[in-house]
Amino acid sequence: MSKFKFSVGPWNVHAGADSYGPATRSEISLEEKFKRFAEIGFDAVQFHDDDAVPNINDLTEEEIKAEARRVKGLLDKYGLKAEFVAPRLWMDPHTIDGGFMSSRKEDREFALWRSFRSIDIARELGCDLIVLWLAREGTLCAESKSPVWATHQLVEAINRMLEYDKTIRVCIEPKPNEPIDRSICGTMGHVMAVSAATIDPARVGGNLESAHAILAGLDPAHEIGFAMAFNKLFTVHLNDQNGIKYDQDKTFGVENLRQAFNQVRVLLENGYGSHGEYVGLDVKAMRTTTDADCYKHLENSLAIFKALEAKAERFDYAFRDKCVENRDLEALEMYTMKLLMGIDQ
Ligand code: GLO
Ligand code: MG
Repeated sequence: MSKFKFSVGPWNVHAGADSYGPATRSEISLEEKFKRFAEIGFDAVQFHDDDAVPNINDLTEEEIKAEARRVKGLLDKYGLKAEFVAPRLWMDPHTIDGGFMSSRKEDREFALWRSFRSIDIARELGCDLIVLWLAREGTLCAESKSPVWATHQLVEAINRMLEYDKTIRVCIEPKPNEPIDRSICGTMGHVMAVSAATIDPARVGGNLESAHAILAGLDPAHEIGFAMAFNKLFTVHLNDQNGIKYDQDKTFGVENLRQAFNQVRVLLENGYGSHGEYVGLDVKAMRTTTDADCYKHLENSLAIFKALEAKAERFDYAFRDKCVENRDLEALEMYTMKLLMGIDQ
């Protein structure tokens, strides 16, 4: 029995198109995804604003809220909660050169409009968390934008959200690059600094994605720990990644089992979830995956997480302390490897 609650986004079950080729699987309706998420054992759904309310730009504020209420009804039908809403600020002609730090004022206003609508949608869906994946916030041409100005724009935009709704929480999902060349807010350290500069730091935290930490050359477990040290890990996007290349969003644990184990162990050790936080996945199926198997990567990620949770529960802290005291880290490392390999000890 897992100690954790799990969440997933509808974009994690997708038709398989990438930058180089068309879809390889069929599209699936939002309701069908909810039904399967509940069957697989998820507790909550993560949303982009336009996952919940398609064609959001063409609707009035009241129409947007009404559509969100309809989606809340669907969640209720399958016993699911909403975890967060993320304004999808990278798919729109207004955000070609960024959202909050776009070079054009009207585009910055559009980004804020979508953020306020995301807050409205979150309220209708019954959640209080806004995730900002800052996809295009940075520079494509290094000389084009002042990083000082851009950082201030981000802080100001978050302040406006905190003012718009006095209890909403904002959670930055850092990523060092892709699709942007140079990001303004690339790691958990950046997130903590931005949080501290806002008008209400207690309401601004981070969403650590394993693959993004690896892309920054960092250990996801340490990024998790760093945010938890400040009570600012509002959610996680667990997945895996083979080295510093394009963002892969692989099934959790399939590339580096020890690194995955340590992410689970840090979460468990520090009571993650005790304030209602979900263990969120952000994983993609392979392009070769068939329609029949299009939820397999989710099932596999959950199974791997839970198997590692069971290992983390068995982790012998007394032995760890003895090894540390004796400076016998070779023994500690081998103990960990044997635990992971299932070798009796
Ligand atoms: C891409 C991000 C993306 C976000 C999602 C929620 O690199 O991980 O999947 O997590 O859009 O904002
Ligand atoms: Mg993510």
